[in-house]
Amino acid sequence: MTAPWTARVLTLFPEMFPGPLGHSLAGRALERGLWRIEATDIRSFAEDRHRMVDDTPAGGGPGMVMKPDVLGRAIDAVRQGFEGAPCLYLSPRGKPLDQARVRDLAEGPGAVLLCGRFEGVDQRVIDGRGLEEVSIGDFVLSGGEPAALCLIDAVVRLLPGVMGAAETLAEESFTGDLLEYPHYTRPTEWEGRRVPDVLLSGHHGRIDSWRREQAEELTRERRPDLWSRYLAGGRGLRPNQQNPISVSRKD
Ligand code: 9WO
Repeated sequence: MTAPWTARVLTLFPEMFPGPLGHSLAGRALERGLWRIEATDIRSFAEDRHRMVDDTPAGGGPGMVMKPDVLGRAIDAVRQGFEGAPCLYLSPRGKPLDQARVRDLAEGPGAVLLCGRFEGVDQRVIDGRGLEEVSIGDFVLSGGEPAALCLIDAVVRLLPGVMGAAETLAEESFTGDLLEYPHYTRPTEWEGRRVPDVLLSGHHGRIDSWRREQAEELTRERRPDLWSRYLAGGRGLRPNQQNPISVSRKD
């Protein structure tokens, strides 16, 4: 058997992994051997007697910077025999992660994920090891670990065998440039709020149109960036096309 999709995580807090990914969908998939996680303590590559991993910033300023010599050894060690995998640095400066990149990663052998702490890592590590900086959103965390967990979760749910047939179908009908339409379940009335009549009508054509309208309205209001791309019609479904969301495919 060939190796399952593998996340090799470099962190000062290896006990944070698999963390939440040991539960639910990802956790069951982990137990079934559909993916692997190897968290390595960056500190184990420190060679001085105080096992220092950080130092003061060149040029002065607040905080600490992760040392390039320690990180270089750590990266080289986990890359051994894993050359086909991209090496990502989770950082608010990175290129925004999107579903297309997640799909891409899921099709490869895995990823090396470098989690920074303090004010970040010495730039020479990023340049010298060709690290790709990836962001999961425009906010600052206290370290890269929660971002790595998010990225891994997004990848793992796409791996073959992880999701059930129903969820896989839903994934395939995902209209990439539109936000999701609102969902409802029983009871039909709750705290005076009713499930929209159209959803109880049994008219699948009307239900599909309603969902499409709702998805378009939400996208136009909340995500002008996605809305423009949707109107341009680069990928996914085109507007004004009676293509039911529930059976259409993106690719
Ligand atoms: C700390 C800081 C302090 C003062 C002024 C600016 C500052 N920026 C940072 C900073 O970026 N710290 C990072 C903490 C260093 C790398 C790991 N950390 C991190 C990763 N925070 N947030 C992320 C992250 C990763 C991916 N997507 C979103 C956020």
